[in-house]
Amino acid sequence: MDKIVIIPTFNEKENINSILHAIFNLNEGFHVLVIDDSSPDGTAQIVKDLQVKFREQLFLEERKGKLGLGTAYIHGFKWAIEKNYQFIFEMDADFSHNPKDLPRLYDACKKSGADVAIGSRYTNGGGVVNWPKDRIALSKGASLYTRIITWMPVKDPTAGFICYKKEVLETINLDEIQFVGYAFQIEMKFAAWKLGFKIKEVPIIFQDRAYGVSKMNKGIVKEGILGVLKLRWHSLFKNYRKRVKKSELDKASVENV
Ligand SMILES: Nc1nc2c(ncn2[C@@H]2O[C@H](COP(=O)(O)OP(=O)(O)OP(=O)(O)O)[C@@H](O)[C@H]2O)c(=O)[nH]1
Ligand SMILES: [Mg+2]
Repeated sequence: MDKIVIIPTFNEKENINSILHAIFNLNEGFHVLVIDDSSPDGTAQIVKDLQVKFREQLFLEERKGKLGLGTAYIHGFKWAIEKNYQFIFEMDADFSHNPKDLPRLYDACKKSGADVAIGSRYTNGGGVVNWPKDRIALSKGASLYTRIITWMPVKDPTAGFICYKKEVLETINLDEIQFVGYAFQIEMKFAAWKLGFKIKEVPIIFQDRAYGVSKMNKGIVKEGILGVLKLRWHSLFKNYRKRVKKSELDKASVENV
C-alpha cells in the first residue's frame, strides 16, 4: 500500500465522478478514500457505482450526518494508517486542487525529503485563479494572521492539498486535534511543525469551484480566528507538544490493530 488520497464530500454530485476519473486516469497508482457525510444529493451512491469499475482502488466511508471536514479527515487518517498506506493525501472534491499536482506532492515527500508536502498558493510560482476578491482577501488575511500569531514558517497555512508521510500522522495524537474547518488545516501543520517534521511547500494554482456549492460559513472563519489564538496560547504555556504527541504506548497499540 503506497499512496491514498482522502476526499471528504458533502453534496458533490457534480464533481465526484470526474474528480475520481481524473485521479485514476493519472495511472500513478493512487488509491482514493471518499468520506461522505450522508450527502442528501446522493454523492455516496455515485461512488458505490464507480467501485464496481475501480474495485481495488476506490474506497468509501459513510458517516451519519454532516460532522465537519476535520473529523472526516481524522476518520480517514486512522483508516489509512490501519491499512498501512505510506503516503496519505488530503484533497477537495471540487477541482480547486488539480489532480495533476498529486505526483509533485508525492515526489516532495518520496524523493525530496519532506515529511509533509503542502500544495501552496502563496509560495513562489503558486497562485489563485477566478476566486472572488473577498475570498482572496480572507485567505491571504488568514495566512498573514496565522504567521504573525504562531510564527509558523508556512506561507499557506490554510491549504487543504497535502501529502503526509504515514509517520507524521502516526506521531500526532489525532484525538487531540480540536478543530473542524480552516482551523483544522492550520492545526495539522502546526502540530507537524512543533513535532519537528520537515514541511515543504510545493507551488500550485488553485481554482474556484465550477460546480456545486461552497460549505464555507461564518462559523468556520470564527473558529479560525479564535483557534489560532488558542494554539499559540497552548504552545506558550500548556506544553502543546506533549499533548499532541502520541505516546509510544498508544502508537504500539495502533500498529497491533
Ligand atoms: N465529509 C464532509 N466533507 C465536507 C464537509 N464540509 C465540506 N466538505 C468537503 O470538503 C471539501 C472542501 O469544502 P468546500 O466547500 O470546497 O470548502 P472551501 O474550498 O473552503 O470553499 P469553496 O472555496 O467555496 O469551495 C469539499 O470536497 C467538500 O465537499 C463535511 O462536513 N463533511
Ligand atoms: Mg472548495
